[in-house]
Amino acid sequence: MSRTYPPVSLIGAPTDVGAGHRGARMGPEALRIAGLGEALTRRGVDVIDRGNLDGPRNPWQKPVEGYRHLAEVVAWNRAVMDAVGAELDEGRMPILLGGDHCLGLGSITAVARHCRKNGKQLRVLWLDAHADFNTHQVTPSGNVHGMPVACLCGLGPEALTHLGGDAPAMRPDEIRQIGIRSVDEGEKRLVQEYGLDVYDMRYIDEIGMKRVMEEALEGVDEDTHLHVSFDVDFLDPSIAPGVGTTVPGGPNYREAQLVMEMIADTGRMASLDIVELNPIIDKRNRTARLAVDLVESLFGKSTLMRD
Ligand code: Z70
Ligand code: MN
Ligand code: MN
Ligand code: MN
Repeated sequence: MSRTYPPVSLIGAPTDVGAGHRGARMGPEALRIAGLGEALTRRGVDVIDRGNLDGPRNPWQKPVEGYRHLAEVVAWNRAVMDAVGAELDEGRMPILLGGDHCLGLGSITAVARHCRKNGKQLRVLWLDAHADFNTHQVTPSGNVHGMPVACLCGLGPEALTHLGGDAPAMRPDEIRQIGIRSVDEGEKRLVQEYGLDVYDMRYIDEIGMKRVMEEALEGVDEDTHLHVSFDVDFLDPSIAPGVGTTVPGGPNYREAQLVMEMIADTGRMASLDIVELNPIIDKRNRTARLAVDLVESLFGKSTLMRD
């Protein structure tokens, strides 16, 4: 099966203002050094590396009223939203190189706006160990990388929920969360209240990754913009140690490959975030190289021809 892909733009967002560990700011370079651009070029994809966005440094402060670094998080997300929006307007596929997962807010706000403007259905696949559905009232940490999904659904400070003008940026029924295995107490209640579609590890173990992906991709059609938000801590820490918050019991290499291959088969992926890679904690850039390997599968690399 040979498929042509839209031109891709790599956008680096070297920050960890939303995280509880420092180091994700080095993620974009680690992904470049692991050969992300070259791997896509080998797949026949037209790739431009836009370089890195600019933003405030990480002040490494304690939370204020339930948020750490809110002003800095807003500034980075504005930059990401504008950059991602500009690529979509040009008909290109933005790949956001994070950076921590608070940036998913800016990225998906731009994607959602693009979908409304162009009459596209939005489907977000949130690959993560965490639900990232905290608010300032229930967060155990104040780290905004634990809040982007809530903010996208209209729960959070005005500066984040209204980043793209209107709120909410997205409806809960537009997202599917896969790989979830760490949800905080208060967060759990909110996830249930908002009716998020969560494919947690227990469900994956019970029905298998193939059926999980079939369910998560159900309804994706030719009018769907599929956005993949790939938090590297989705993966089992035994294969992906280079993240700030490792949670045991994640998808193994084969399950992760299947996820990517089944997404590729839809032909509908139109934007991607790769976030939470922390080279400081990684071993010889192993996790970055795995991420590149998985992205190749997202772009149709598979063992044999199928169909
Ligand atoms: C926890 C919190 C988190 C990483 C998201 C963890 C959040 N739920 N950690 N991604 N790496 O602090 O809100
Ligand atoms: Mn488009
Ligand atoms: Mn996350
Ligand atoms: Mn996570």
